[in-house]
Formats: sequence, C-alpha cells, structure tokens
Amino acid sequence: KELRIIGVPSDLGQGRRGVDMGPSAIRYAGLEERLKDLGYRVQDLGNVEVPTPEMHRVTNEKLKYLNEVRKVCESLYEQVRQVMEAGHVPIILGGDHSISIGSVAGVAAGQRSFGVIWFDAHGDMNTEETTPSGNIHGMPLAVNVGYGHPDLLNIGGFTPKVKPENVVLVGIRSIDRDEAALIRQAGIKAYTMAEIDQLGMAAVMKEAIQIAGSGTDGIHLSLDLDALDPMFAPGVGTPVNGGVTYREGHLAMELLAASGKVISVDVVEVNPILDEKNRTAQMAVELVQSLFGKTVM
Ligand code: DIR
Ligand code: MN
Ligand code: MN
Ligand code: MN
Repeated sequence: KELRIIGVPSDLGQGRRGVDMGPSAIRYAGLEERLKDLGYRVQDLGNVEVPTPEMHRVTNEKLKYLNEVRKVCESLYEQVRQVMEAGHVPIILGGDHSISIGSVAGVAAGQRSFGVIWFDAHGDMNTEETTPSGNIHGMPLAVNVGYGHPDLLNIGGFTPKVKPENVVLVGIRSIDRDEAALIRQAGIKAYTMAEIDQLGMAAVMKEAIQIAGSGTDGIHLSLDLDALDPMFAPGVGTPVNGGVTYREGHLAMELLAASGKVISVDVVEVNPILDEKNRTAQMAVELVQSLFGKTVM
C-alpha cells in the first residue's frame, strides 16, 4: 500500500483560531519521513485550497461559513476519491473536523462498504437544530450518517456516506444535551471515557473494530487530537480534561494496525498557536506511526 498526504488548512468550521496551521505543524513534525522510515512509499499531494474566513461573512449563525465549508469539502472529496480509486491510503491533515465531511465522502465514493471509528472528546453529532455554537466542526459525524443541511449531505451526490451501525465514537466526554439524543436515535455506538476506564482500551478497541470492521471492506479512522488528554495534546481548540492517555492512544492505534483494516485516516484539530513547542503535532505523528505498524521490535 502507498500513502498519500493531503493537507486541508481550514478553520472555517470553528471560526479563525489557528487550526488552519495544523497541516504545516504536522508536516514540520516529520510525518512523511517517519512514514518512509516504516518502509512505505509516501507522496505529499499538497494542500486543498481554502478560502480565508476574513474575506467572507457569516450569514447563518447556526451554520457558520456553510458555503465555504461546502466548497472545501467538495475539493477534498474529489482528491480523496482519486486516491482511493488509485488504491492508495489517504492521510488527510486538518484543519478543523468539518473537513471530515469531505474526506469521508471521498472514501465512500472509492469504497463500497466501510466503517468509521471517530476518536474524539466530542460527539460531532450536532445539527443546525441542536448546535450551541453554529460551528460546523461540531456536526461532521451527523452529516456523514445522514443528518444535516442538504448542501453538506449532497457532497459527492449521495447520502448517507456510512451506515450508523458501522460507526463508533471513542473517547467522548463532552456532549451537548440535544446531541446525545441524536447519537441514540441514529444508533451509533459510543464509548465514553468512563467506559474506557471500566473496560480498558484494549477491550473497547476490540469491540470498536468489530462494529466498524466486520462485514465491511475497511475502516476509516477520524482522529481528533482532542480525544487525547490535554496533558499529551494541549494544542487543540477545545481541550477537555480526562482524556485518553499516551499509552491508551498508542494501544488503540496498534490494535487498529494489527486489524489490517485501516483504509484511510483524518488527523484533525491540531492547533500550533495554542500548543507548547509543537507537541500536539508530534503526538499526532507518533500516533500515525503506530497506526501504520510501528512496533518496538
Ligand atoms: C461543540 C464542540 N459540541 C460544538 N464541538 C467540538 O460546538 O458543537 N468538536 N469541539 O470537535
Ligand atoms: Mn471532532
Ligand atoms: Mn473534538
Ligand atoms: Mn473540535
């Protein structure tokens, strides 16, 4: 398998806060070299073009920068679809999590059946009706399973992108009230931090890989760095205490690698402006190394 890196320097989905510098920060932390060290052929395809928020006005307070987010996701959809059709593995660097509307659409176009593991402190299952912020980065999982604004649902020309029964949330600890109802209604399995504490990350990931991977041809991992505890990933826009530890994060990636089912990955919400010496991008690179098979010996 060959790997393809795609950067999406967008912070349209959470207002201007610096997460648009995520792709640079992750490249600076050595992603391409570290993957080549593991023996992969890697090509960096550069960045998707992203509009500057200051040049545009928010017209809908419940769906901020809807039109701009849609355009970015359409371009990303096209790129990811091509990478999938060529038989390669896309590694998509955010940007805020709204970009996963485009990446998952592209994966869906290239792969008939797949599941999604959504690593996040948040549910990302808000809609226009439930959002407390109007930020689209709180909505991408909802869109991917078929709930949300038609302009977002229609990217790629089909909806839903993935069946909710093959979707798993891991690491959640900050869910908005009305968002919880939609997670239940959609029938998405969600592992809270309390469940990770109780069962252990190994058991949680075993179940998650079952749900996303059995009866499908692969797993898309959407990795929001805020799933990690802020102790290990301080450079994120919306940190929440009580997150996944360093070893729990790596164990999860190692178990995914061992499953042999990973077909694509998003690495999102890295914000170097809020970081300490690029630690969060380094953490992201290390996690991706584990995801692609790095072991001790
Ligand atoms: C919150 C925050 N649930 C919202 N979401 C975040 O604005 O919808 N997602 N931070 O990653
Ligand atoms: Mn997220
Ligand atoms: Mn999050
Ligand atoms: Mn976020």
